[in-house]
Amino acid sequence: MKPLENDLFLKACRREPTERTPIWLMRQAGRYLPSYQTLRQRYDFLTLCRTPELAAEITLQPVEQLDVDAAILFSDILVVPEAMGLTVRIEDGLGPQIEHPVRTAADVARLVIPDPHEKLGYVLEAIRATLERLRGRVPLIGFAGAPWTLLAYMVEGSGTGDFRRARVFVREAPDVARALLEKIVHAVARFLRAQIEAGVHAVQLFDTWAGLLDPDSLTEFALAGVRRVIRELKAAGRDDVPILLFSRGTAAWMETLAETGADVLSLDWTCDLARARRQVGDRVALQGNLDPIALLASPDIVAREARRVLARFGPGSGHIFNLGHGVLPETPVENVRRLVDTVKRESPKYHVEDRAGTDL
Ligand code: 1CP
Repeated sequence: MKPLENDLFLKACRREPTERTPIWLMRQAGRYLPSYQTLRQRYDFLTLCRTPELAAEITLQPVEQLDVDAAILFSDILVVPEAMGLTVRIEDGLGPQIEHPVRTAADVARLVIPDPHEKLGYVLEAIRATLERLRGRVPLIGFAGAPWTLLAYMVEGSGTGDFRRARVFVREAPDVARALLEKIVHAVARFLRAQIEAGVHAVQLFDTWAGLLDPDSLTEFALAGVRRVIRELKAAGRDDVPILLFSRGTAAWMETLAETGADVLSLDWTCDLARARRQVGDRVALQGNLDPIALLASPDIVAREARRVLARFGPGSGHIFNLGHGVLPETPVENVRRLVDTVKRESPKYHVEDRAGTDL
């Protein structure tokens, strides 16, 4: 494959020196972009995910319109529960809906650990189509839901915000929950391995709902799930592909998260980047963590807030600029442009020593 023209993101994942801080945004390919909405008027969401040419086109939109330093494949975390045998619908205004949520041992027994080439071939095709169109401009990030977050949707049946059914379930039926987690771990690990084989340059695990758990359940379900996926991936011998972990609402667990095997921790906006940096030392790189709400303010405020995040991390390598969660649908595109420009313009001064130490 052609070498990358812009590998700032991958260098930062490895904490290597860069001339500036790279930036991409979670949910950068999505509803705030008019070009996405135009396509979305013609096709429903899952059709977009399942049609490789369309998924590739949407993946490239933020790269071409905003000049971000990485692309993230347009897809969704719920493609895995679907491939395992559940019926998933994404309803306007309601979000994901699962027809018969998992509630019993028999429900778990019916689920399959899918061969990604058979059941998720359209995602692998979308990766190949995207790589072809990207022509090495920036790296492509693949992703999957982390086991606990997928378990939460699979048991709850929808995104309720507090996922109380799923949280009762892990208490009332811990053995069934463990058996379910086990299947999800293997499904996710196989899927991410297939994405890596198809050519993605990095993979991110989204544990959006980890912060709902008490310490015991967090340890047993969220952290153990993530650790096992990462172990399976590393055992496959692709240490060159960075693994990023977005675990939301778990700032109190920074040290433990740094020991999961992830190369990069993606922080939500409640974390203090400076403190997190002290806590993790040189074990992992950090990604984040501007509050997505800041992008609803005026462009000058957006620029100010971006400078604050850069200053919070401070000088040196190992920071990837991102939001603390996904771009909100009502975000003005102009503000996202201002954010990207600000990070590109203001970040080189934090990399002066990096430059002095190398031939950059
Ligand atoms: O057009 C539409 O109506 C569909 C909206 C939409 C979009 C654009 C959904 C349904 N998913 C996506 C894309 C998506 N989802 C991406 C694409 C790549 C990118 O980041 O640009 C990614 C990485 C996801 C991941 C995802 N889906 C997560 C983890 C990240 C996060 O935001 O926390 C979660 C929790 C989901 C579930 C999901 N899918 C869709 C919605 C609206 C939701 C959230 C619903 C809820 O709150 O439970």
